[in-house]
Amino acid sequence: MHHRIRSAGLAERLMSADEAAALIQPGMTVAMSGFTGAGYPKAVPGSLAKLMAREHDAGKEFRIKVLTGASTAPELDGVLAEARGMELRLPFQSDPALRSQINAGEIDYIDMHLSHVAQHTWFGFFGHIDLAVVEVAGILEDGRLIPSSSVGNNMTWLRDADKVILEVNEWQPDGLEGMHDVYYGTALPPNRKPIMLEHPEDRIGEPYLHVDPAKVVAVVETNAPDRNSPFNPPDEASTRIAGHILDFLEHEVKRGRMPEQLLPLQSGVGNVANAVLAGLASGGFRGLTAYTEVIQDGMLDLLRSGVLRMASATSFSLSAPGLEEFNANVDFYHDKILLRPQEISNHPEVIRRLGCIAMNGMIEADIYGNVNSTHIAGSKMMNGIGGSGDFARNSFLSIFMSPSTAKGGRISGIVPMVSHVDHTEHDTMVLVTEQGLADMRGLSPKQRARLVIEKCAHPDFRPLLEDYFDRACRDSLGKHTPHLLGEALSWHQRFVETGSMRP
Ligand code: 0RQ
Repeated sequence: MHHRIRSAGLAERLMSADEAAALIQPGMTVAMSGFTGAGYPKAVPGSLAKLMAREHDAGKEFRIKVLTGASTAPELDGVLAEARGMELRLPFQSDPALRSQINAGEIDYIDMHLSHVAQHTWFGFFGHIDLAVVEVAGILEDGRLIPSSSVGNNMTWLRDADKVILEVNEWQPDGLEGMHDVYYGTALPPNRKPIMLEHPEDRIGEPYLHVDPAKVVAVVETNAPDRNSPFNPPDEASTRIAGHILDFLEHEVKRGRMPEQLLPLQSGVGNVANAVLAGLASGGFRGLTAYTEVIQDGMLDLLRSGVLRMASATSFSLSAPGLEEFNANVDFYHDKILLRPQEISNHPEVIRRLGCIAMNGMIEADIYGNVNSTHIAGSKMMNGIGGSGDFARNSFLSIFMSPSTAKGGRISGIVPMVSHVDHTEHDTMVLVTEQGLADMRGLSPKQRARLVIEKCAHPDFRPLLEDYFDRACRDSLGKHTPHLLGEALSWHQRFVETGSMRP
C-alpha cells in the first residue's frame, strides 16, 4: 500500500498525470486547488498544457475556464497561459504570462472578493463545475483527505464538482495532518446559521476534507515543492512605513482603544506587508494573534520569537527559505497555525466580530481616501483585489500602505482621484506612506484631503495636490467632496501619454 494513499478503493484509481489530464475536455469549467504558491496541483496542469498545445498545433480549439482559491504558480497559471488554454480565470492571479494575456484582452478575468468565491459557486453563479483538480497531502483508509498547504476553496470544489482528480503530493510534510479546520456548517440563505468562531484559535470544523469516492476519476502521485516568489529584503520606504504603523499601534494602545496584545492581525501579500511584519518583531509586542489569509515568512519569524502566539489563515505563502524552515520545524508550528477554508478565513461576520487590524498594500489612494488596489491607470490589471476588501470593510482598523511614489518617482501614489476604486472612502481608515500616516477616522472629506496631502504625499507632488484641492474647493459644483471633473484624472492621462505624472 502507498504510504500516502491508504484507501484501497482510491489507490485503484492511480494513473499518470498525462492519463488524468486526458479526462479534461475543451470548454469545461475546471476548479483547481491552490492559494498563492501553495497547495496547487503540480502535475496535471502541465500535462493538460501539453495536450492543449498539441490540439492547437492540429488547428483545434482547446480552452477551459479555471477557478482556484487565489493565485497559483508557474506550474499552473504559467503553463496554462503559455498554452493559451484559458478562456476565463477567477478570482486572483499574479502570473506574468497570464497577466499580460488579461491585459491584452485575450482572457476574461473576474476579479472578486475571495470570501465570495465559494458562496457564488454554491449559489450557482458560475454555472456547473465539471471537474476539480485538488492537491492533498494524503488519503486516509476511510477516504477522507488530509489537506495540503492551502485549504482555499477545496471543500467546495470537492463537494460541487461532477468529477474529481486528486494529486497526492508526498513532498508536503506529514506534520500538516491536524493543522486544518474545515467547516462544513454553512447553509444557504434563508437558512444560514451564525459562524460560531469567537477567537482566532477556535476550531469549528474538522481536520479533513471529504469527497464522494464515486466521483474520483483519477489519483496522481507527485513529489514537488510549493513555489512562491522570494520577498525583497525590506527597503528604506517599507521600513519607514512599518515604523509609522508601529508608532500608531502603540499610540492606540496608550489611548486605550486597543488591548496590549492588539487585535488579530491581517496582513496582505507583497513586499511592504512583509516588511511591516518584520517591523513588528522589533516593536516590543508579545502574545499577539493573526486572523489572516496567508502565512508569509514574516509570520513564522513572529511565531518563533513569541511575538505572535498563533495564526489562523487559509494558506501558506512562503519563500523557499520559509518553506525549508516550516518543513524542518513543522512540530513546533503544528499547534500555532490553523488553516481554514477561505470563506471562513475571510468571513465578514467573523472579521467584524474579532475586530481585525487589516494592513494591505495599494497601487494608489486619492485625497479623500478611496483606494485602488488593482488597476494601473484605471485599465491595466495588476493582481486582483484578493482578500483586501473582505478585511478592509469589516475590520476594527483598516490600514492601506504604499510608497508615496512608484517607478523611480514618476508616479504619485496619492492622486486627486483614483483611476479605479476597490475600497471606497467609507472602508478606509488609515493611509500610510514612507512620508507619514494619515488617520482619517472621524474626519469629513475635506478634513481627510488636507491630512492625506500633508502626511502621505511625496514633497514633489504635494504642492500640485494642494493647488488642485484649493482650486476644487473654489470651483467645484458641490463643496462636500470638491473635484474638478475635467482635471481629476489628468495625472493618469499624463502618465499614459508621457510615462510620468509630472507636469
Ligand atoms: O512594480 O513589480 O514592476 O517593480 O506595483 O509594488 O510597491 O512592491 O508593493 O509588492 O506591496 O504590491 C497593490 C500590487 C502592491 C499588492 C499591490 C508597481 C510597483 C511594483 C508592486 P514592479 P510594491 P507590493 C490579501 C491582500 C491587492 C491584493 C491584496 C496587491 C508593483 O499589495 O496586489 O491586497 N494588493 N491582497 O512599481 C504604477 C502605481 C504603482 C505601481 C505600485 N501607482 N502605478 N505601478 N506599482 N504602485 C492577500 C491575498 O489576497 C492573497
